[in-house]
Amino acid sequence: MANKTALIFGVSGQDGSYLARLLIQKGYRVCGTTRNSPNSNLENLSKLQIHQDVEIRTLNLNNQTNIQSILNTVQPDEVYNLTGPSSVAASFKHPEHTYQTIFGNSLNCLDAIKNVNRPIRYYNACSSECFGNTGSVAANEMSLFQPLSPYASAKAAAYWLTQEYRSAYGLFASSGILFNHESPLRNSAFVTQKIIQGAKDIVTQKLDYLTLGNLDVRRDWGWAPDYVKGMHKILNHDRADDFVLATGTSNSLTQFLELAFQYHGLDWREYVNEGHHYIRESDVASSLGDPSKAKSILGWSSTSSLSDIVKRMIDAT
Ligand code: GDR
Repeated sequence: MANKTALIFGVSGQDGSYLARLLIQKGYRVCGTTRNSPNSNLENLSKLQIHQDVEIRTLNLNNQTNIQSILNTVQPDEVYNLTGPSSVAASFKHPEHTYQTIFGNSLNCLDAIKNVNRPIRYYNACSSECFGNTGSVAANEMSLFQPLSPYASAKAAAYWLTQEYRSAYGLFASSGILFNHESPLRNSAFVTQKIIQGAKDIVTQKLDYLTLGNLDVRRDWGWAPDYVKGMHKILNHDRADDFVLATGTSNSLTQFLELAFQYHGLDWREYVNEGHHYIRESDVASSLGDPSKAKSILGWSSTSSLSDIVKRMIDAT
């Protein structure tokens, strides 16, 4: 059988880059799109040494005709839609843009796939943010969505749209509901990389204090390269379905701080203060996922502990 072709919308981000590497290793022809010119913004692909192996195209998903045209040219077997903003905090400042890009682009992709009428499998990047606060009861595929941000409600709408195209038009369209997943490719808009970089800058005396927002939160943090394996398994299951990808363990932000500062022999309490401008209008206090379905049906599980993740991120700085 000929090698498969994958088309990754949003290939230059953390997940797009790791996914491209995984699929190349599996023998796929990998095409990826970015919003900007083909040569810009590809540092992550360069860091993974795969920039020569991915066919890069420029595409803005706000135009359905262009999506159809790229689907007809590339003829992908699998499409992964990883575009759109990923910062929950920024979505409070730009709610309209958040909706247009997350929901509007998903609609354009699904409709384009329906219209080109080829057997394309479609992956929708859903988020644990849709569950809102889970408390200590791990959320699974049956749990209620209770979004707490424009980002989360746009992700919820895109999730339901994906289900609708599956049931109404028979598309092979699946969602991965991913809990937080980190790596050295994370940018410092996210708290884990901000802490890793901040601790390093304190050690090298570039920074006196690290200012963070709400320290009283818990997250189910996993290792991003594991999660892209889950995305691939989701699209290669024998039928379209939705899956939670998580570690099943939640840790507090202060535990993350403890690990990151301890590595440098420092006590985080001496170097961290709270800044009100980082406090969100509403925030998920506690997030915990139940990956049992992905484990039993796809054979997927997360393999890295939080201390492994912290160590790998520090070693990469
Ligand atoms: P999150 O990730 O919102 O969970 O979304 P983020 O790392 O931004 O925040 C995690 C928690 O840390 C608190 N926090 C801070 N956050 C940031 N960014 N900066 C700070 O200075 C800071 N101080 C405290 C936040 O309030 C929050 O509670 C991530 C993204 O990758 C989404 O795209 C993805 O869908 C979800 O994870 C699952």
